[in-house]
Amino acid sequence: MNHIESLEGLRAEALSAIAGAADLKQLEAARVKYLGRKSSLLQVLRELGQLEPDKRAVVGKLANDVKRDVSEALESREGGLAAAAREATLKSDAFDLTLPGETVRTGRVHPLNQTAEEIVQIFRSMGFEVADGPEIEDEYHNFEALNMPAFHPARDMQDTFFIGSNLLLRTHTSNVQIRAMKSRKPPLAVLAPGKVYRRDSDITHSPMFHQIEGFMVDERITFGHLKSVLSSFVRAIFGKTRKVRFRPSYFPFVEPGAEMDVECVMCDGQGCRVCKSSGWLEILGAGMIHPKVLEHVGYDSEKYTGFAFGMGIERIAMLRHRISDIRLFFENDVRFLEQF
Ligand code: 2NL
Repeated sequence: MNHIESLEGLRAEALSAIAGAADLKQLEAARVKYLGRKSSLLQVLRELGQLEPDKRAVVGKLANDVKRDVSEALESREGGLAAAAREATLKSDAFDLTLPGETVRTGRVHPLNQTAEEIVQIFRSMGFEVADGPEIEDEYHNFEALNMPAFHPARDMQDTFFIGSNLLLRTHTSNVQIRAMKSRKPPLAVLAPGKVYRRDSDITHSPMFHQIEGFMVDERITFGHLKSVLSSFVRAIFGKTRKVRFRPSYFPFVEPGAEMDVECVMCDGQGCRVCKSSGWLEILGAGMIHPKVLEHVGYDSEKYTGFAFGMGIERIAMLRHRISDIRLFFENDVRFLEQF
């Protein structure tokens, strides 16, 4: 067989192998076979020198044509196979944009924290600062400094969780107030929100609940300031037209002491089950800070006076949202929490 025929045969064979390559791997095998170092085409090109000059020109040109044709065929088939592979991937990996998506469930602020934030905001607008302090406290800061010395019958008013002999879970956030007064000087207006603990549990009591206490101390602070600040607070949180009233009451850390009622928010003062037909709801305790408490924190009780108050956040939140069972706040049932 002469060189011309074998080159033509080689070209036909190579082109048909390239056209028949089903994937890039088979195509690469064809490249090696027809254009590789050990291919017959390269063999022919290498042996051109041994041919007679006029034959060499003809065979050489044909060999180069075949090489170019095969190279071009390889290149174009490679492009085609790559496009087909891409097409197949797009098909198999495709996702259906018309399918409904998964709902993203957003978290939200717990109703108790919403209420606390709202209360804090109202007092901030009246110049109060927010303070923080320990939930595990010693007897001095929880009782002693608040005019409840050891064996004082007033300590029986609290059902306390004790941790050892001197440590306890605070029963109110007054400990924060005491610490704030001790570390600073009047004039002072401080708010102390936080968790408190008492051994009590039923539909209106939880062993852990939230309280906000506040106080204001300066020269010549009077009961008039107390009435003004707390009335403004109630109007801000329960509405401008809500009536309030103050009744005398007793807390060992204030003198005189009072409780503040708001016109029932369920029946507008008409009398209902929630206000036990009285038309009034008790919402906070307050009073003028007892001189003994002022002396405990190192203030001159002849020069300075102040008022203080305390309220349960759960109670305010229950009244605002008409919730009847305090335990709902702590079960963390999303169906309950999502409503606020
Ligand atoms: C209530 C009543 C009250 C206070 C808290 C207080 C704090 C200091 C000094 C004097 Cl450091 N008083 N706090 C005063 C009166 C009442 O809370 O019913 N709380 C839920």
